[in-house]
Amino acid sequence: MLSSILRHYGINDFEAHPLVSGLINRTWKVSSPTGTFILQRVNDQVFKEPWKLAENLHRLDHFLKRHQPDYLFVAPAPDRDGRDMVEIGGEGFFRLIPYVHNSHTISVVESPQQAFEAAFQFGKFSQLLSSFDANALHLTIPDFHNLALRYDQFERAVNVGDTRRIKDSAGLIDELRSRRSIVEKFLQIRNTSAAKVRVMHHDTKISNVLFDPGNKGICVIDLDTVMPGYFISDVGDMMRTYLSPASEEVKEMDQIEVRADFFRAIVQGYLKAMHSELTNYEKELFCYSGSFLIYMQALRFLADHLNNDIYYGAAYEGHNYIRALNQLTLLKRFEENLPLLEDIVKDEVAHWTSRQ
Ligand code: GN1
Ligand code: MG
Repeated sequence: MLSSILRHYGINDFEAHPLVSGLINRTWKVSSPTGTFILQRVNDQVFKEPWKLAENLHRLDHFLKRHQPDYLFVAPAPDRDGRDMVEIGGEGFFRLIPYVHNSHTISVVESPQQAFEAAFQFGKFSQLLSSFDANALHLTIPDFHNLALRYDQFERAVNVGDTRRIKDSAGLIDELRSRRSIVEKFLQIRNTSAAKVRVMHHDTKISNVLFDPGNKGICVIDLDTVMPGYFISDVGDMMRTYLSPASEEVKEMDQIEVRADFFRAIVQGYLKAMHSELTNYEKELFCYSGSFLIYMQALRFLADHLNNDIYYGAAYEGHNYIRALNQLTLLKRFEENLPLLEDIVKDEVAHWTSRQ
């Protein structure tokens, strides 16, 4: 199958190794005499109109080449017919991305310095695109971070999902329902003009940042979910994925913790890039970002468990239940630390305000 795809790019002689990363797309590293590439199969169950991804990337690339020529924007390579994405009948949609030499990715955040670099890179991405009209982008996944809809989908799963699983999840369902105020606050934010619609990445895990050999961030990658959105999406997903030493996959809930020095690094790195763009109202939402995103992921994992794992899949019985419990535990640790975290935000915001 890979040979027939790569033929479209004029590559006949190659070596390909699957890369295991992410739950959604399939990825290979391809080495050939013409260069090294990342080949990706786009999951068209999730991205229902894959050509929208290609168009978005094209528009962003065009804007950045014109206005920010020094920024490395990793755009897909055109095939022999000049297309950014190729459809192979029966196999799906593919694109080939040039491999950035002297770059590496990391899969787990090990130091506040890495969290700082990543937060700076995600902030820089939105900042460089602040004069680009976010609404000119397609919604590659409509309502992706619409918490109100995610909540409704969760309630729907509680109504129509697997009866046995619903019964066994009663405790978790109650805990999530009792935090419905996080949805109310989201609805308020959506109705407040001081919460700006910006170009957001929407998948800010650490493996989506390229680092140079000196461990400085180079740029962000995996741009399929770049869409109009709120800054709480990107900052929140960093909190969700960088604060705890134990990832969403960990089953031992006592390993989940919120590390305040990593939190400070995220706020520092993000503000370094975005302090002059964010409104005062937005700057007060740093802590809410964490609750928002962690809660949304808990709802999504539990809904998927109740729906028999149709979205995320499961490697073992109860996998998405464990993931949901893990995220709820993280949310609790986050809530317990809120007074300390709010102080850190005040401190960092004051730092930038005094420099302006
Ligand atoms: C999915 O494929 P991956 O791992 O980058 C999901 C994210 C979730 C994440 C949880 C398109 O991302 O929203 O936060 O799993 N992406 C999509 O691991 O649903
Ligand atoms: Mg991804």
